[in-house]
Amino acid sequence: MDPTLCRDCAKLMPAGPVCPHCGSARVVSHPELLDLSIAHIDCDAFYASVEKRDDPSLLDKPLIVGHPGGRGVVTTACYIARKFGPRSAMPMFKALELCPHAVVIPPNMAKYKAVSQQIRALMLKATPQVEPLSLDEAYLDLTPEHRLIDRHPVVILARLARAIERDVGVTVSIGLSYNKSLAKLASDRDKPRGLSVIGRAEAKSILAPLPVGAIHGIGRATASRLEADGITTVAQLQAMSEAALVARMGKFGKALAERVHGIDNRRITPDRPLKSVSVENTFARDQRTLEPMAAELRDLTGKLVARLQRAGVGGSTVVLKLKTGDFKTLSRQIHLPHPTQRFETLWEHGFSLLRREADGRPFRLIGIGVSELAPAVEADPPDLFQ
Ligand code: TTP
Ligand code: MG
Repeated sequence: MDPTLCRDCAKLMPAGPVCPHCGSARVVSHPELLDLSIAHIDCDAFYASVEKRDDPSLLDKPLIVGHPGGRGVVTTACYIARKFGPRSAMPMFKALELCPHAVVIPPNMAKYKAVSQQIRALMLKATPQVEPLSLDEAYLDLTPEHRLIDRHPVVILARLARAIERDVGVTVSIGLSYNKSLAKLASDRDKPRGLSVIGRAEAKSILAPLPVGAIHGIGRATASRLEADGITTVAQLQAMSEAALVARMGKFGKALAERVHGIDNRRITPDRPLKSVSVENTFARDQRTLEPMAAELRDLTGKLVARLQRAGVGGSTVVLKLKTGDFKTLSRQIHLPHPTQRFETLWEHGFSLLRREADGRPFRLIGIGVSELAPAVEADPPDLFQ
């Protein structure tokens, strides 16, 4: 009998259609259920779910998140809207032709970021090995040496899904397998609120009928090249030798030969490289004149330098951030010929950006940061002419 879990009470149970503990029929059964520990978690219709959470009157309505108006595109369509055809990246006018009664809400990235961090914090209670892929998805390594809770991964995952629903108010779909590619494939097979399992014994046969684009690393261009040669399914790639794949695809052929057979040795790497460093502050009262804003910018630049030194990096793009009295965020940048962590350089460029914007409008927030980071040793090379 296959190991079986009730997804509602997160308890292992005897095989059967209904949980003897809570009566739920949301059960998952699989011969390898207790042997798999790599997970991919992806939120369901993420931006739309957050908006529905914050306005329950939208719950039973088709909702599209995206910029309304002629040239906008759909960022997310909720599952009700998707029944009528709208999808991510579809032009808004087309989505509204398909679903004219949809409610359209512009995206609120700051909010989605905050929700994403809340979800991340819950994931980190299960394992420090969390590798985010975007705001709404991450890999988790729940092997015994990494997991922080002494339970089977599938139990931890069911509890995590429950905690995210209860504490954050959005639903997720989970893929559980023995490597990243298959965990990601799995999470997409049962949506929304899914828990899908791909075991070692079935991986090849699950991959076989899929289009070649389902393999990690085969993008649209490669897929159409293969299709032009009559290779449309993974089964056809499985039938080719590694040598044949290398001859056709070059270096990637070797990894491809493994992937089509369900092998993927990529590790889960929690530490994403730092992309930017910044500091900001909201004024006690909105400011309209240059002097007080410049004074604040000077203080912030000092803090920025301290942070850059601590992180051991410099940046070659200086970014000034301003928020207007009516909450519009402006971002102005200057690209430098080399990375810097010097106060004078950052202050000089930050100030020149600020001077152009300080035209009497009220501002509520100011910030400064750098991006395009490089190690501190590469920052501020000595100037031969000085
Ligand atoms: P996805 O996980 O691809 O989509 P989703 O969460 O909306 O829906 P589901 O996972 O249930 O299929 O993307 C996550 C978020 O990323 C999505 O809510 C909006 C954003 N996004 C874009 O901005 N543009 C895009 O083209 C896509 C695909 C997503
Ligand atoms: Mg998603």
